[in-house]
Amino acid sequence: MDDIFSAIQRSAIRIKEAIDTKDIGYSQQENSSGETQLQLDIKCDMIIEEEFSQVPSINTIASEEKEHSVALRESGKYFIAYDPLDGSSLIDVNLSVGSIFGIYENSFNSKNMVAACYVVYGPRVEMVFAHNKVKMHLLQGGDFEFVKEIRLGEKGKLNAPGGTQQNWAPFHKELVDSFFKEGYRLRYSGGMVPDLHQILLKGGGIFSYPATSDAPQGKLRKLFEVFPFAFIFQKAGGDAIDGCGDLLALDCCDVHERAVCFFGSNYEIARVKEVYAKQR
Ligand code: P6P
Repeated sequence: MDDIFSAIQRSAIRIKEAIDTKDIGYSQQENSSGETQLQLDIKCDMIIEEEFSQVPSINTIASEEKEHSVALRESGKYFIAYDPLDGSSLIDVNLSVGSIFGIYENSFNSKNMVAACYVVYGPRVEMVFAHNKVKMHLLQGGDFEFVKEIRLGEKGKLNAPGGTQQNWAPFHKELVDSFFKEGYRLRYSGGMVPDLHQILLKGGGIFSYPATSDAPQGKLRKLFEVFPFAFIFQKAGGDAIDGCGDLLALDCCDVHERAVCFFGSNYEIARVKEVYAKQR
């Protein structure tokens, strides 16, 4: 696993340099989710593929920027799914973005997930790597230095409600509003990585991306967005569900399959379960 951790660190340093290069605009291509790819998206995907190609323990990679998975070597043990530059359109308005990695053993199956990682490119570059514990590192002087272990409180104060409100089911809007009535503060930038990083660092809260009329399965992808953050939140002492059950109990039949998702402290997740149970 150390060789993978090192490859992610090298990738993050190169991606930060690419972000700091002048805006290289949109390509003419679309990714498998129908989103126009920034040339930067493609460049970051190439960086990660180059670094992972040098790691003997990696068998297969799957990227948000690629339609299908790519086999690297049969002898490898690990399957890695990643989003090279999640929320990349936020770069145009100078907001934080991130890279997300899900590390699986022997196959892309949520039950085989053994580690997860994300990198936040913001005022600072920070990396969070979850294996047995959730550990945060800060990029300083060209190296990632360990800062602290991340643990969630039982209850937080932040509410990050995803999706277009007019497309929410009425019961979901009531749930979101009930947290605001309890005094939760709205913290939502539209970037999954910084929005979840904030909840993790501020001790807790709730992030939700529900089924909406325009995205009945939700928007976020299982392999390289939902499962990695579910792993991280559960290892940090919180929880992650699809409204009723454990997100890491879900199957995944396609690289770009989506899931409804809730990540948070235990109090908030219990509230979600209570409300969603009444809809069944
Ligand atoms: P919405 C960015 O495009 C992204 O994939 C995630 O980073 C983010 O959480 C979500 O979409 C935001 O979606 O519909 O709330 O703008």
